[in-house]
Order: sequence, then structure tokens, then C-alpha cells
Amino acid sequence: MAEPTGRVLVVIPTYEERDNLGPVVSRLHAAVPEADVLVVDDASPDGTGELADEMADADSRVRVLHRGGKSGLGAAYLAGFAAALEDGYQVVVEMDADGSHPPEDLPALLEALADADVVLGSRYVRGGTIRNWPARRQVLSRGANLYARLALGVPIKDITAGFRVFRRQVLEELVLDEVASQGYCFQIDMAWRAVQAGFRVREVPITFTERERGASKMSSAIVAEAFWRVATWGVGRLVHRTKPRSARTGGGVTSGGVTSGGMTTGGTTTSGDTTSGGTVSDGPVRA
Ligand SMILES: Nc1nc2c(ncn2[C@@H]2O[C@H](COP(=O)(O)OP(=O)(O)OP(=O)(O)O)[C@@H](O)[C@H]2O)c(=O)[nH]1
Ligand SMILES: [Mg+2]
Repeated sequence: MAEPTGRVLVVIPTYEERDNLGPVVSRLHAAVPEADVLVVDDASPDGTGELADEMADADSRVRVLHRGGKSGLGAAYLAGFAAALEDGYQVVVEMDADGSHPPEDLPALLEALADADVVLGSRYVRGGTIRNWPARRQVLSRGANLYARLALGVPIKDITAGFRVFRRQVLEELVLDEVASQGYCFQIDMAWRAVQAGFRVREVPITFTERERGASKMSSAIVAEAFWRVATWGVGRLVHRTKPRSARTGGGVTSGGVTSGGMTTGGTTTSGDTTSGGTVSDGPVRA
């Protein structure tokens, strides 16, 4: 399998992340110096957009997309993806600005793309960790993952994960105009579409750390959105007996080996509960 080549764009959506953006981009460039960054800011009242402009003036690897007002994580990512495709990037990364997604784990995610089309930075595969999350947040996150896994029949352990890497082809092929999900449901939506389209989705462990500065944008509306959308997709799946629309050689879901020094080792192993639903083996095989 060919190594993913070409330029990497890290899309960072921001809303009121003034205290977090600088440190996270510095850490990112220490870990992956060649990565470009696109900050997608929704006119943050705290001046995050202006700070991002200053960072862009000082570093040619950083660019900023300013949007008119807060319109959700999903819309910000879709705008970032469109810019990435237009600018010819081969690899596109999703990463939060709040420091929860450690840039130091990005080399392992990029390495895992060698035999995958989408790589998820997972809290819930072996080697994944969560630091400083209150029990309430852990229950919500684990509950959302269990619910989505059961409703959708997708064997991904951390389907709400927001630290992920896509090959360009995935973003080109999924009909992004149809992705209406806004909050963390956007992550479920994208992963579900990728699995259905027969792309190879791989989970790699990360160390997730609760934000130290700034406020969470998580809300009950975001939780409710995920609940209803996933329920609708789940019912649709049962009624239509949805099958993956197309299949590629080796399509399906795997969890990558054990972390060691921040890098994945030990190759790809099919995770314990992936025997049904996720692995794509029928339909036309693409080159
Ligand atoms: N551009 C833009 N960015 C957003 C919006 N909502 C959230 N974000 C950014 O998306 C990322 C994730 O948001 P968080 O508030 O950290 O949400 P979360 O990680 O689900 O929740 P916490 O665990 O509480 O941090 C952060 O970088 C936010 O600044 C939005 O409407 N527009
Ligand atoms: Mg966060």
C-alpha cells in the first residue's frame, strides 16, 4: 500500500479559543513541522480570529477562514474541507483548538493512513486514555458511542472522536453537501458515511485531555441532535437493510496496535467486535 503523500492541512475550528489557539498550533508544528493549518473562526467575540490573523502574518503555514457568525462545528469543517480540496491537499486533519487532541499523537495517525482511508484518534481502543474528564462527561461520551454503535451497527469504538485524518479521496467522494449535522453528531455522520461507502476506517489510540482554558460549546441541543439523527439513521438502516454502497478491497473498520512512545506498533488487528456490520466484502471492488 502506497504511503499517503502530498501536503497535509490541519483544519482547526474555533469559537472563543483565544487562550488555546497559540499553544496548540505551536505544539502541532513541533510535532509535524510540514503541516499547514487552516483556522476556521466564526467571528469569535473574544478576538480569536484577529489572533489567528496575527499568527498567519507571522507564519506562512497558517491561514484563516473567517465566517460571519457561530454556525456550528459541522459547517465550519465543511467550509474547511472545501478549501482543502480546492487547494490540492492530499491529507486533511480535524483537530480541536482546545488542546484536548494532542498534536504529539498526529504522527501516529498520519502513519496509520498508510493502510487506511480514514484514521480516528480513539479514546476507546487499547492504549487510548482520557485525562481529567469528570464522570458525567465520560458517561455521556461512552453512552453516545454505545448508542451510535448499536443503532448504526458500526463497529467503531470512538465514533464521536474529533481528532481524525482523511485521505483527500474520502472527502471528494462523500457528498458533503448533504452533511447537515452540526455538533459532535457531525463526527458520527462522517464516520458512518465513510463506512457505508466502503472506505477503510482505522482507530488509533490517543491521550485525550480535558480543556484547561476557555468554555465548552457542548450543549443539550447538541446531544439532542445526535440522539435524533442517529435514531433516524438506525431506523432507516433497519427498514432499508442498508448495505455499504460500494466496497473496496480491505474496506472496513480496524483498530491499530499498541501505542509505544506515541507511535502505533504491532500492525493492524481486527478489533474484537468487528465481525459483523463493518467489514465490507460484497459489491464491486474499486481499484
Ligand atoms: N468555527 C466554529 N468552531 C466551533 C463551533 N463550536 C465549537 N467549535 C470549536 O470546535 C472545537 C470543539 O468544541 P468544544 O467546545 O471543545 O466541544 P467538545 O470538545 O465537544 O466539548 P468539551 O469536551 O467540553 O471541550 C473547539 O475548537 C471549538 O472552538 C462553531 O460553532 N464554530
Ligand atoms: Mg473540546
